[in-house]
Amino acid sequence: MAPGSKKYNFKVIFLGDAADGKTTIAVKHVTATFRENYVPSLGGNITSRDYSVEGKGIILMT
Ligand SMILES: Nc1nc2c(ncn2[C@@H]2O[C@H](COP(=O)(O)OP(=O)(O)OP(=O)(O)O)[C@@H](O)[C@H]2O)c(=O)[nH]1
Ligand SMILES: [Mg+2]
Repeated sequence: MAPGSKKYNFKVIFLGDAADGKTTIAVKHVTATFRENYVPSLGGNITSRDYSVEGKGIILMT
């Protein structure tokens, strides 16, 4: 692996009651859109977004 090419991987988990906005904030983070309809998540959702901070790769999973 080339120097400086290391990717840092962060995972954020949202826990809470039904319909309190967990999926909405995760979708907003990835797509920058607000989801108005409520579709209950069965089990869980995984989203992922790649960043570059000071030349370093960051992967943030929610
Ligand atoms: N007004 C308003 N509505 C919100 C906000 N965040 C989420 N909602 C609405 O709340 C409803 C439920 O949001 P979800 O994100 O699907 O809820 P959830 O926590 O993932 O629910 P489960 O998957 O059942 O656990 C949706 O209709 C969203 O549009 C907010 O900040 N403001
Ligand atoms: Mg959900």
